[in-house]
Amino acid sequence: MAEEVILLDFWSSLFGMRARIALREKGVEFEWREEDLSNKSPLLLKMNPVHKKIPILIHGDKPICESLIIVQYIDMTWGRESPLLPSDPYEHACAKFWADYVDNKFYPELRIVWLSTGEAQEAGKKKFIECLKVLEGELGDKAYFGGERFGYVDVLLIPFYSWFYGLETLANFSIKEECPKLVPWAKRCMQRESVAKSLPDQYKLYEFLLELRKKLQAQ
Ligand code: GS8
Repeated sequence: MAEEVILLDFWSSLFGMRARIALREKGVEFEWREEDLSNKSPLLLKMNPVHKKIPILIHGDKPICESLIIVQYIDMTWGRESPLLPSDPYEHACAKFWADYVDNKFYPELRIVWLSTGEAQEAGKKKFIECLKVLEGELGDKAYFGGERFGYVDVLLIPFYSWFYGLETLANFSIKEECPKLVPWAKRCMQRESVAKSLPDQYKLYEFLLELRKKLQAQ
């Protein structure tokens, strides 16, 4: 019998969306459990005692933490005939390079645009747009970051599309104008059921980002 698969998650989590998309790409049945992050469940604390964060994939009795690792685990465990990560060592290394860029460069810049105001936000916006352009340059004329096929980097990056409306509204700019190839890529990804089902409504997310921003700015 197949082992049970549970995803501990939170609806607005960019990182949780990655796991949802990967599971759906591979056609894995899973139980989606929403956590209250202000009152974490004993299961969450037991399964990720180090970071105490979602997403956590529980496969049988084994916890897998950290979204990049979760996506790779899903890729190695299910649907080997349609891999997300390339098997060629160099292409694999390149995909990992872009994953690192997204989490360690692009995401921190995005947080500055979200959480700052005035001059700091203007400066942050410039840097964020530079990052978007770097990503758009890597996409080039390909259909997906993975080439002809939707792959690992697409899975990691597409959740950010649900933030575009919120960021554009907060910081008054247009991603489509700055990066005309990136939005069609996102729309192409959104045509996939795995993605469409996993991303929240952009307007609902904007309201959430506004509320969380107030809370974080007050701290
Ligand atoms: C980040 C997970 C994370 O930040 C990953 O999985 O890639 N590097 C990790 N999770 C957040 C929710 S999403 O913003 C979280 O669980 N926060 C709870 C807390 O910090 O207490």
